[in-house]
Amino acid sequence: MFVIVGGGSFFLSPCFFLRLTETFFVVFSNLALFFSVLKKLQKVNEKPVIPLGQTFTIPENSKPSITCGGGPVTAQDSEVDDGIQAITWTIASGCTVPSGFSCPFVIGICDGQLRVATSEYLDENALNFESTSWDTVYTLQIKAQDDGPTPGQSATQPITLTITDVNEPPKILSTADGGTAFTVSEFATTGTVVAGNSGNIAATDVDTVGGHDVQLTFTHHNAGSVPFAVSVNGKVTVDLSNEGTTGGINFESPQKVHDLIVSVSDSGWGSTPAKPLSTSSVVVTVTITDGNDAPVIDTSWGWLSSEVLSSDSKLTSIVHVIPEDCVGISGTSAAGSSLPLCTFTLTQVDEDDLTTSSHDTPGFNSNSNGWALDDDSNCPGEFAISSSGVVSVTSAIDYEGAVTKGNDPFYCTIVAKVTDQGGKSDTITLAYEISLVVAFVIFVFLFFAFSSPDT
Ligand SMILES: [Ca+2]
Ligand SMILES: [Ca+2]
Ligand SMILES: [Ca+2]
Ligand SMILES: [Ca+2]
Repeated sequence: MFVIVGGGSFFLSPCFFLRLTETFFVVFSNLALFFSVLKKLQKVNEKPVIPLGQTFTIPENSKPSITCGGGPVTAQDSEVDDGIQAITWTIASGCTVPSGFSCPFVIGICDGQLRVATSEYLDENALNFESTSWDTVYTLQIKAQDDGPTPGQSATQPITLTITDVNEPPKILSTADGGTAFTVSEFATTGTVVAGNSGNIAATDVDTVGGHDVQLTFTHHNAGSVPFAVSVNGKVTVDLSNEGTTGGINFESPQKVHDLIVSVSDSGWGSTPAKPLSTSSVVVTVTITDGNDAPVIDTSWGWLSSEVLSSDSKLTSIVHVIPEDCVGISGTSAAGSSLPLCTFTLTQVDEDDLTTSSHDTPGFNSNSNGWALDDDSNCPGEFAISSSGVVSVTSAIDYEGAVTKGNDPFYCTIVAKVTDQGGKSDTITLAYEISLVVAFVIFVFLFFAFSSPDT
Protein backbone atom coordinates (compact mmCIF):
# COMPACT_ATOMS: atom_id res chain seq x y z
CA MET A 1 0.00 0.00 0.00
CA PHE A 2 1.39 3.42 -0.93
CA VAL A 3 0.87 6.95 0.31
CA ILE A 4 1.83 9.71 -2.11
CA VAL A 5 3.33 12.78 -0.43
CA GLY A 6 4.99 15.48 -2.57
CA GLY A 7 5.76 13.10 -5.33
CA GLY A 8 7.61 10.67 -3.05
CA SER A 9 6.36 7.31 -1.87
CA PHE A 10 7.15 4.80 0.84
CA PHE A 11 5.98 1.37 1.98
CA LEU A 12 3.85 1.07 5.08
CA SER A 13 3.57 -2.38 6.73
CA PRO A 14 0.32 -3.86 8.09
CA CYS A 15 1.74 -3.37 11.58
CA PHE A 16 2.18 0.34 10.93
CA PHE A 17 -1.38 0.71 9.71
CA LEU A 18 -2.66 -1.07 12.77
CA ARG A 19 -0.98 1.47 14.98
CA LEU A 20 -2.04 4.30 12.70
CA THR A 21 -5.68 3.29 12.91
CA GLU A 22 -5.53 3.07 16.67
CA THR A 23 -3.97 6.46 16.79
CA PHE A 24 -6.65 8.05 14.62
CA PHE A 25 -9.43 6.63 16.71
CA VAL A 26 -7.89 7.69 20.01
CA VAL A 27 -6.81 11.18 19.07
CA PHE A 28 -8.45 11.87 15.78
CA SER A 29 -7.63 15.58 15.80
CA ASN A 30 -4.12 15.14 17.15
CA LEU A 31 -1.64 16.56 14.75
CA ALA A 32 1.17 14.50 16.27
CA LEU A 33 0.68 11.92 13.58
CA PHE A 34 1.06 14.52 10.92
CA PHE A 35 4.36 15.60 12.38
CA SER A 36 5.57 12.07 12.91
CA VAL A 37 4.86 11.25 9.26
CA LEU A 38 6.58 14.38 8.29
CA LYS A 39 9.57 13.42 10.41
CA LYS A 40 9.57 10.03 8.83
CA LEU A 41 9.84 11.58 5.40
CA GLN A 42 12.59 13.92 6.39
CA LYS A 43 14.92 11.58 8.32
CA VAL A 44 17.48 9.18 6.81
CA ASN A 45 16.14 5.74 7.57
CA GLU A 46 18.30 3.68 9.90
CA LYS A 47 18.87 0.00 9.37
CA PRO A 48 17.53 -2.35 12.03
CA VAL A 49 20.25 -4.10 14.00
CA ILE A 50 19.60 -7.62 15.27
CA PRO A 51 21.97 -8.37 18.16
CA LEU A 52 23.91 -11.58 17.67
CA GLY A 53 23.77 -14.51 20.08
CA GLN A 54 20.04 -14.58 20.67
CA THR A 55 18.99 -18.05 21.81
CA PHE A 56 15.60 -19.63 22.27
CA THR A 57 14.26 -22.98 23.46
CA ILE A 58 11.21 -25.15 23.10
CA PRO A 59 10.56 -28.39 25.05
CA GLU A 60 10.19 -31.45 22.91
CA ASN A 61 6.66 -32.66 22.18
CA SER A 62 5.27 -29.12 22.59
CA LYS A 63 1.83 -28.56 21.15
CA PRO A 64 1.13 -26.47 18.03
CA SER A 65 1.34 -22.66 18.40
CA ILE A 66 3.13 -22.85 21.76
CA THR A 67 5.44 -19.89 22.40
CA CYS A 68 9.16 -20.62 22.42
CA GLY A 69 11.14 -19.70 25.48
CA GLY A 70 13.53 -16.75 25.45
CA GLY A 71 11.14 -13.94 24.54
CA PRO A 72 10.74 -12.37 21.10
CA VAL A 73 13.63 -11.82 18.75
CA THR A 74 14.81 -8.25 19.21
CA ALA A 75 16.26 -5.62 16.94
CA GLN A 76 17.39 -2.05 17.49
CA ASP A 77 16.06 0.66 15.23
CA SER A 78 15.72 4.32 16.30
CA GLU A 79 12.66 4.94 14.13
CA VAL A 80 10.98 1.96 15.73
CA ASP A 81 11.99 3.28 19.10
CA ASP A 82 10.45 6.61 18.15
CA GLY A 83 7.24 4.91 17.17
CA ILE A 84 7.31 6.04 13.57
CA GLN A 85 8.27 2.70 12.09
CA ALA A 86 7.42 -0.92 12.70
CA ILE A 87 9.38 -4.05 11.96
CA THR A 88 8.09 -6.95 10.00
CA TRP A 89 9.66 -10.26 11.08
CA THR A 90 10.24 -13.30 8.92
CA ILE A 91 12.28 -16.49 9.02
CA ALA A 92 14.43 -15.93 5.97
CA SER A 93 16.16 -19.34 5.90
CA GLY A 94 17.90 -21.95 7.98
CA CYS A 95 14.92 -24.09 8.87
CA THR A 96 16.29 -27.34 7.51
CA VAL A 97 13.72 -30.10 7.60
CA PRO A 98 13.31 -33.51 5.97
CA SER A 99 12.17 -33.40 2.38
CA GLY A 100 8.48 -32.74 1.96
CA PHE A 101 7.90 -31.25 5.41
CA SER A 102 7.27 -27.70 6.59
CA CYS A 103 9.29 -25.71 9.08
CA PRO A 104 7.98 -26.55 12.58
CA PHE A 105 8.41 -22.92 13.66
CA VAL A 106 6.94 -19.56 12.74
CA ILE A 107 7.76 -16.04 13.84
CA GLY A 108 5.18 -13.40 14.72
CA ILE A 109 5.25 -10.97 11.81
CA CYS A 110 4.66 -8.01 14.14
CA ASP A 111 6.13 -9.10 17.47
CA GLY A 112 9.11 -11.28 16.50
CA GLN A 113 7.91 -14.06 18.77
CA LEU A 114 8.97 -17.57 17.79
CA ARG A 115 6.24 -20.19 18.10
CA VAL A 116 5.56 -23.77 17.16
CA ALA A 117 3.77 -23.99 13.82
CA THR A 118 0.08 -24.69 13.71
CA SER A 119 -1.07 -28.30 13.60
CA GLU A 120 -1.67 -28.01 9.88
CA TYR A 121 2.05 -27.62 9.29
CA LEU A 122 3.51 -29.51 12.25
CA ASP A 123 4.69 -33.08 11.76
CA GLU A 124 4.37 -35.26 14.87
CA ASN A 125 8.07 -36.11 14.84
CA ALA A 126 9.33 -32.58 14.29
CA LEU A 127 9.61 -31.75 17.99
CA ASN A 128 10.79 -35.20 19.09
CA PHE A 129 14.14 -34.70 20.79
CA GLU A 130 15.06 -38.32 20.10
CA SER A 131 14.16 -38.19 16.41
CA THR A 132 16.89 -39.27 14.07
CA SER A 133 15.46 -37.43 11.07
CA TRP A 134 14.65 -34.03 12.57
CA ASP A 135 17.17 -31.60 14.02
CA THR A 136 17.14 -30.53 17.65
CA VAL A 137 19.08 -27.32 17.10
CA TYR A 138 18.02 -24.82 14.45
CA THR A 139 20.06 -21.87 13.31
CA LEU A 140 17.40 -19.65 11.83
CA GLN A 141 18.19 -16.62 9.72
CA ILE A 142 15.77 -13.99 11.01
CA LYS A 143 14.98 -10.98 8.90
CA ALA A 144 13.83 -7.66 10.39
CA GLN A 145 12.30 -5.36 7.76
CA ASP A 146 11.32 -1.82 8.69
CA ASP A 147 8.63 0.11 6.91
CA GLY A 148 10.70 3.15 6.15
CA PRO A 149 10.79 4.78 2.70
CA THR A 150 10.80 2.17 -0.05
CA PRO A 151 12.43 -0.22 -0.15
CA GLY A 152 12.95 0.23 3.58
CA GLN A 153 15.84 -1.16 5.58
CA SER A 154 16.33 -4.69 6.75
CA ALA A 155 18.77 -6.89 8.58
CA THR A 156 19.16 -10.64 8.68
CA GLN A 157 21.00 -12.43 11.48
CA PRO A 158 21.08 -15.95 12.88
CA ILE A 159 19.43 -16.97 16.11
CA THR A 160 19.59 -20.38 17.76
CA LEU A 161 16.45 -22.31 18.59
CA THR A 162 16.98 -25.53 20.57
CA ILE A 163 14.51 -28.34 21.18
CA THR A 164 15.10 -29.47 24.77
CA ASP A 165 14.81 -33.01 26.14
CA VAL A 166 11.85 -33.94 28.34
CA ASN A 167 11.49 -37.09 30.45
CA GLU A 168 9.28 -39.69 28.82
CA PRO A 169 8.10 -42.97 30.35
CA PRO A 170 9.89 -46.27 29.72
CA LYS A 171 8.32 -49.21 27.90
CA ILE A 172 8.42 -52.96 28.40
CA LEU A 173 8.75 -54.60 25.03
CA SER A 174 6.29 -57.09 23.64
CA THR A 175 6.43 -60.84 24.12
CA ALA A 176 7.44 -61.37 20.52
CA ASP A 177 10.91 -59.95 21.08
CA GLY A 178 11.85 -62.73 23.49
CA GLY A 179 12.60 -60.37 26.32
CA THR A 180 9.37 -61.02 28.15
CA ALA A 181 8.95 -64.76 27.49
CA PHE A 182 11.50 -67.01 29.08
CA THR A 183 12.10 -70.73 29.58
CA VAL A 184 13.85 -72.73 32.26
CA SER A 185 14.54 -76.40 32.87
CA GLU A 186 12.58 -78.15 35.56
CA PHE A 187 15.92 -79.13 37.10
CA ALA A 188 17.11 -75.54 37.56
CA THR A 189 18.06 -74.52 41.06
CA THR A 190 17.55 -71.30 42.98
CA GLY A 191 19.50 -68.48 41.40
CA THR A 192 19.56 -69.97 37.93
CA VAL A 193 19.04 -67.31 35.27
CA VAL A 194 16.17 -68.16 32.94
CA ALA A 195 16.83 -68.65 29.23
CA GLY A 196 16.04 -65.92 26.70
CA ASN A 197 17.59 -62.47 26.36
CA SER A 198 20.15 -63.50 29.00
CA GLY A 199 17.31 -63.56 31.50
CA ASN A 200 16.73 -59.82 31.18
CA ILE A 201 13.24 -58.38 30.81
CA ALA A 202 13.42 -56.17 27.75
CA ALA A 203 12.51 -52.57 28.42
CA THR A 204 13.48 -49.30 26.80
CA ASP A 205 13.43 -45.62 27.53
CA VAL A 206 13.84 -43.13 24.71
CA ASP A 207 15.68 -40.76 27.02
CA THR A 208 18.83 -42.86 26.74
CA VAL A 209 19.40 -40.84 23.56
CA GLY A 210 19.90 -37.82 25.76
CA GLY A 211 22.04 -39.76 28.24
CA HIS A 212 19.25 -40.43 30.74
CA ASP A 213 17.58 -43.55 32.11
CA VAL A 214 20.24 -45.97 30.94
CA GLN A 215 19.33 -48.12 33.94
CA LEU A 216 15.67 -48.65 34.70
CA THR A 217 14.16 -49.95 37.93
CA PHE A 218 11.95 -53.03 37.84
CA THR A 219 9.25 -53.92 40.34
CA HIS A 220 8.06 -57.52 40.80
CA HIS A 221 4.44 -57.33 41.88
CA ASN A 222 3.81 -61.02 42.62
CA ALA A 223 7.12 -61.87 44.22
CA GLY A 224 6.84 -64.73 46.67
CA SER A 225 3.88 -66.33 44.94
CA VAL A 226 5.78 -67.55 41.88
CA PRO A 227 8.98 -69.61 41.85
CA PHE A 228 10.95 -66.80 40.25
CA ALA A 229 12.58 -63.59 41.35
CA VAL A 230 12.98 -60.37 39.38
CA SER A 231 15.87 -58.12 40.33
CA VAL A 232 15.59 -54.35 40.29
CA ASN A 233 17.62 -54.53 37.10
CA GLY A 234 15.11 -56.86 35.44
CA LYS A 235 17.03 -60.14 35.69
CA VAL A 236 14.76 -63.19 36.13
CA THR A 237 16.09 -66.07 38.23
CA VAL A 238 14.68 -69.22 39.78
CA ASP A 239 13.51 -68.89 43.38
CA LEU A 240 12.63 -72.17 45.07
CA SER A 241 12.74 -70.77 48.58
CA ASN A 242 9.03 -71.20 49.10
CA GLU A 243 7.90 -74.13 46.96
CA GLY A 244 5.02 -74.81 49.30
CA THR A 245 3.42 -71.60 48.08
CA THR A 246 4.87 -71.24 44.61
CA GLY A 247 4.53 -74.87 43.53
CA GLY A 248 8.10 -75.10 42.27
CA ILE A 249 9.07 -75.79 38.70
CA ASN A 250 8.45 -79.51 38.24
CA PHE A 251 7.50 -80.05 34.60
CA GLU A 252 5.31 -82.97 35.56
CA SER A 253 3.18 -80.79 37.82
CA PRO A 254 0.09 -79.18 36.24
CA GLN A 255 1.46 -75.65 35.96
CA LYS A 256 4.04 -75.41 33.21
CA VAL A 257 3.87 -71.64 32.58
CA HIS A 258 4.27 -69.05 35.32
CA ASP A 259 3.17 -65.42 35.03
CA LEU A 260 5.40 -62.76 36.56
CA ILE A 261 3.74 -59.39 37.00
CA VAL A 262 6.24 -56.57 36.60
CA SER A 263 6.49 -52.90 35.84
CA VAL A 264 9.44 -50.63 35.26
CA SER A 265 10.23 -47.06 36.26
CA ASP A 266 12.73 -44.53 35.03
CA SER A 267 14.88 -42.17 37.09
CA GLY A 268 12.46 -39.28 37.10
CA TRP A 269 15.15 -36.92 35.83
CA GLY A 270 14.21 -33.40 34.88
CA SER A 271 12.34 -32.46 38.04
CA THR A 272 13.27 -31.80 41.64
CA PRO A 273 12.48 -33.90 43.51
CA ALA A 274 12.68 -36.58 40.85
CA LYS A 275 9.36 -37.82 39.57
CA PRO A 276 9.91 -41.29 38.11
CA LEU A 277 7.65 -42.37 35.28
CA SER A 278 6.46 -45.98 35.24
CA THR A 279 4.85 -48.43 32.89
CA SER A 280 1.66 -50.18 33.81
CA SER A 281 2.07 -53.74 35.03
CA VAL A 282 2.64 -56.36 32.36
CA VAL A 283 2.82 -60.15 32.43
CA VAL A 284 6.17 -61.79 31.80
CA THR A 285 6.03 -65.56 31.28
CA VAL A 286 8.44 -68.32 32.21
CA THR A 287 7.74 -71.71 30.65
CA ILE A 288 9.09 -74.83 32.37
CA THR A 289 10.84 -77.23 30.02
CA ASP A 290 11.01 -80.97 30.45
CA GLY A 291 14.12 -82.71 31.72
CA ASN A 292 14.82 -86.41 31.95
CA ASP A 293 13.87 -87.60 35.42
CA ALA A 294 15.71 -90.74 36.48
CA PRO A 295 13.58 -93.79 37.12
CA VAL A 296 13.29 -94.74 40.77
CA ILE A 297 13.01 -98.40 41.69
CA ASP A 298 9.90 -99.00 43.71
CA THR A 299 10.70 -100.39 47.15
CA SER A 300 7.21 -100.20 48.50
CA TRP A 301 6.50 -103.93 48.14
CA GLY A 302 4.59 -105.63 50.88
CA TRP A 303 7.46 -107.36 52.69
CA LEU A 304 9.25 -104.19 53.52
CA SER A 305 10.39 -104.21 57.13
CA SER A 306 10.90 -101.15 59.20
CA GLU A 307 13.98 -102.81 60.62
CA VAL A 308 15.82 -102.22 57.42
CA LEU A 309 14.87 -98.61 57.00
CA SER A 310 17.72 -96.20 57.14
CA SER A 311 17.72 -93.10 59.27
CA ASP A 312 16.16 -91.11 56.40
CA SER A 313 13.35 -93.68 56.13
CA LYS A 314 14.58 -95.03 52.82
CA LEU A 315 15.01 -98.70 52.20
CA THR A 316 18.70 -99.34 52.03
CA SER A 317 18.98 -103.11 51.89
CA ILE A 318 17.04 -106.26 51.27
CA VAL A 319 17.63 -109.95 51.92
CA HIS A 320 15.28 -111.97 49.78
CA VAL A 321 14.83 -115.53 51.06
CA ILE A 322 13.75 -118.13 48.52
CA PRO A 323 13.11 -121.84 48.98
CA GLU A 324 15.73 -124.31 47.76
CA ASP A 325 15.26 -126.03 44.44
CA CYS A 326 12.88 -123.50 42.92
CA VAL A 327 13.41 -123.07 39.23
CA GLY A 328 12.50 -119.74 37.86
CA ILE A 329 9.57 -117.96 36.38
CA SER A 330 7.33 -120.89 35.59
CA GLY A 331 8.66 -123.46 38.01
CA THR A 332 7.97 -124.35 41.62
CA SER A 333 10.20 -125.98 44.16
CA ALA A 334 11.15 -129.55 43.59
CA ALA A 335 9.84 -130.16 47.08
CA GLY A 336 6.26 -129.66 46.04
CA SER A 337 3.92 -127.76 43.78
CA SER A 338 2.42 -125.85 46.69
CA LEU A 339 5.51 -123.76 47.08
CA PRO A 340 5.30 -120.21 45.79
CA LEU A 341 7.13 -119.21 42.69
CA CYS A 342 10.65 -118.07 43.41
CA THR A 343 10.39 -115.09 41.16
CA PHE A 344 10.08 -111.50 42.08
CA THR A 345 8.94 -108.63 39.91
CA LEU A 346 10.74 -105.32 40.35
CA THR A 347 8.95 -102.14 39.46
CA GLN A 348 9.98 -98.53 39.06
CA VAL A 349 8.46 -95.06 38.78
CA ASP A 350 9.60 -92.55 36.17
CA GLU A 351 7.94 -89.13 36.43
CA ASP A 352 8.35 -88.70 32.69
CA ASP A 353 5.89 -91.51 32.17
CA LEU A 354 3.22 -89.30 33.71
CA THR A 355 3.16 -86.73 30.90
CA THR A 356 0.96 -87.13 27.87
CA SER A 357 0.23 -85.69 24.44
CA SER A 358 2.13 -82.49 23.63
CA HIS A 359 3.79 -82.44 27.04
CA ASP A 360 5.26 -85.90 26.65
CA THR A 361 8.92 -86.33 25.80
CA PRO A 362 9.11 -89.96 24.65
CA GLY A 363 12.88 -90.05 24.89
CA PHE A 364 12.69 -89.51 28.63
CA ASN A 365 10.20 -92.27 29.38
CA SER A 366 10.92 -95.63 30.98
CA ASN A 367 7.92 -97.66 29.93
CA SER A 368 8.95 -100.31 32.52
CA ASN A 369 11.00 -102.26 30.00
CA GLY A 370 14.54 -101.23 30.68
CA TRP A 371 15.54 -103.82 33.28
CA ALA A 372 18.81 -105.75 33.20
CA LEU A 373 21.07 -107.69 35.48
CA ASP A 374 23.84 -105.29 36.27
CA ASP A 375 26.09 -107.44 38.45
CA ASP A 376 25.91 -111.14 39.36
CA SER A 377 29.58 -111.75 40.02
CA ASN A 378 28.73 -113.37 43.38
CA CYS A 379 26.82 -116.15 41.67
CA PRO A 380 27.42 -115.92 37.92
CA GLY A 381 24.56 -117.09 35.72
CA GLU A 382 22.36 -118.28 38.60
CA PHE A 383 19.86 -115.41 38.38
CA ALA A 384 18.21 -113.63 35.48
CA ILE A 385 16.14 -110.47 35.09
CA SER A 386 13.72 -109.97 32.24
CA SER A 387 13.44 -106.59 30.53
CA SER A 388 10.17 -106.10 32.40
CA GLY A 389 11.89 -106.56 35.78
CA VAL A 390 11.10 -110.18 36.68
CA VAL A 391 13.96 -111.68 38.74
CA SER A 392 14.22 -115.46 38.49
CA VAL A 393 16.53 -118.33 39.31
CA THR A 394 18.02 -119.91 36.21
CA SER A 395 18.58 -123.31 37.80
CA ALA A 396 17.64 -124.95 41.08
CA ILE A 397 19.80 -124.01 44.06
CA ASP A 398 20.14 -126.67 46.69
CA TYR A 399 20.04 -125.68 50.34
CA GLU A 400 23.00 -127.89 51.31
CA GLY A 401 25.06 -126.44 48.48
CA ALA A 402 24.07 -122.97 49.62
CA VAL A 403 25.20 -123.68 53.16
CA THR A 404 28.51 -124.97 51.85
CA LYS A 405 28.97 -121.73 49.93
CA GLY A 406 28.01 -119.69 52.98
CA ASN A 407 24.24 -119.06 53.22
CA ASP A 408 24.50 -117.04 56.37
CA PRO A 409 23.70 -114.21 56.24
CA PHE A 410 23.04 -114.71 52.50
CA TYR A 411 23.89 -116.92 49.57
CA CYS A 412 24.88 -114.18 47.13
CA THR A 413 23.98 -110.70 45.94
CA ILE A 414 22.90 -109.50 42.55
CA VAL A 415 22.44 -105.95 41.28
CA ALA A 416 19.39 -105.11 39.20
CA LYS A 417 19.32 -101.99 37.07
CA VAL A 418 16.58 -100.14 35.23
CA THR A 419 17.41 -97.59 32.53
CA ASP A 420 15.00 -95.19 30.84
CA GLN A 421 14.96 -94.19 27.16
CA GLY A 422 17.22 -91.25 27.87
CA GLY A 423 19.90 -93.21 29.72
CA LYS A 424 18.97 -92.31 33.29
CA SER A 425 18.98 -95.33 35.60
CA ASP A 426 18.54 -96.68 39.09
CA THR A 427 19.94 -99.83 40.69
CA ILE A 428 19.07 -102.07 43.60
CA THR A 429 21.15 -104.71 45.30
CA LEU A 430 19.29 -107.89 46.24
CA ALA A 431 20.84 -110.32 48.71
CA TYR A 432 19.48 -113.89 48.44
CA GLU A 433 19.25 -116.50 51.14
CA ILE A 434 18.24 -120.09 50.33
CA SER A 435 15.90 -121.65 52.83
CA LEU A 436 15.62 -125.32 53.70
CA VAL A 437 12.51 -127.06 52.46
CA VAL A 438 11.29 -129.97 54.52
CA ALA A 439 7.88 -131.58 54.33
CA PHE A 440 5.96 -128.33 54.11
CA VAL A 441 6.43 -124.80 53.06
CA ILE A 442 9.01 -122.73 54.82
CA PHE A 443 8.83 -119.24 53.60
CA VAL A 444 10.63 -116.54 55.40
CA PHE A 445 11.55 -113.13 54.37
CA LEU A 446 14.23 -111.08 55.88
CA PHE A 447 15.45 -107.98 54.28
CA PHE A 448 18.83 -106.61 53.79
CA ALA A 449 19.63 -104.85 50.55
CA PHE A 450 20.51 -101.65 48.87
CA SER A 451 18.79 -99.10 46.64
CA SER A 452 19.87 -95.74 45.28
CA PRO A 453 18.96 -93.82 42.14
CA ASP A 454 21.74 -93.06 39.72
CA THR A 455 22.06 -89.71 38.11
CA1 LIG B 1 12.87 -37.30 26.02
CA1 LIG C 1 12.44 -41.55 30.78
CA1 LIG D 1 10.70 -84.67 33.29
CA1 LIG E 1 12.95 -90.40 32.64
